[in-house]
Amino acid sequence: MFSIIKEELNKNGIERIGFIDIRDCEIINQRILPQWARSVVIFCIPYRSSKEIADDGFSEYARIYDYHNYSKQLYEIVISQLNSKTNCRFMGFCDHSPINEKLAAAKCDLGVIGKNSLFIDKIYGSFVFLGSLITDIECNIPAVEIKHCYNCGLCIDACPNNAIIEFGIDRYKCLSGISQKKKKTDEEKLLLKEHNIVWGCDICQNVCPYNKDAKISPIPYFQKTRVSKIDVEYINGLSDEEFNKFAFSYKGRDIVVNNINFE
Ligand code: B12
Ligand code: SF4
Ligand code: SF4
Repeated sequence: MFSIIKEELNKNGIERIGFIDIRDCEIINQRILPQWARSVVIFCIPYRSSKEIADDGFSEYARIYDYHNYSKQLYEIVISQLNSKTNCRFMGFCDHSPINEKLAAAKCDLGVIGKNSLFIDKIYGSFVFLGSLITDIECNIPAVEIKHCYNCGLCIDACPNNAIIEFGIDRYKCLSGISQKKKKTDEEKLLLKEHNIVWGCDICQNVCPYNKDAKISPIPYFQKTRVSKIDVEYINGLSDEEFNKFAFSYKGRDIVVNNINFE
């Protein structure tokens, strides 16, 4: 059964796939976990489409079309195919998953957990989103012990606001989180300006040795939509429909423009 699921995901450019018993997963939102859940298909969605490190303050995930729309389209295609080929149940998630997807991916031996709290895939590095398909299929693949990164400390040294802490990150100090806040203190604005951050932050990923030789994304949705230079003129020139295709659109246009303007 796992091979049929893999095949359907492969057809859509998804190659890094694991299978894990629900009992081996950390449940972070019981409310949305279907009662019939027995296992999870966890997979990486590589999104870095260029090795160029842009200097306009937009992180890599912000310069491509929103991955939430990508995963919605992916699940529509894959789940309808699986429904026609199997009698099993499937429910797709990306971001608002009932399980901790990073830990699940590491327990499937797809990669390691980095000191910067991100999951690092063996092939694509940390520039991957994680998606999960909850199923009612019995899983007989044993979970592996979670492995950690080299612990070289480069991300800790590079993080501009000391947001990387013992077990994960301090989300209130992380500049990615701060860049997405509507109301910022003067100190926060200064931090973003000093470190040239407009939307999202890739500093701890750009210094990570795992990302040096990582493969770039083969997925056309990300390759074709990557914008290499974003500025105020670009943002203001987007129609509402176009603007809403980017992940930075969820709090409106003003916050993005203001973030550029205090640069
Ligand atoms: C809220 C959120 C944020 C917040 C807070 C992040 C945080 N870590 O708390 C902010 C806005 C700061 C943020 C930033 C980013 N995010 Co974000 N974010 C999320 C979201 C929606 C929820 C995370 C959350 O609250 N988790 C709960 C906390 C408690 O757990 P955690 O930190 O995720 O997990 C760690 C602990 O549980 C700990 N742990 C607990 N028990 C154990 C046991 C063992 C043995 C071990 C080893 C560890 C361990 O290790 C876990 C893994 O590090 C997730 C999607 C999701 N559902 O996971 C995406 C997600 C984590 N984000 C993602 C991305 C891409 C980013 C950014 C790179 C975007 C950017 N360029 O700016 C940055 C990276 C910042 C960083 N260094 O982590 C991806 C990461 C993919 C990956 N490769 O890991 C996710 C998974 C989204 C997705 N669907 O792919 N994010
Ligand atoms: S930079 Fe070093 S410590 Fe940080 S996640 Fe990468 S390997 Fe781990
Ligand atoms: S995303 Fe930026 S601010 Fe957040 S932990 Fe990484 S380097 Fe620090």
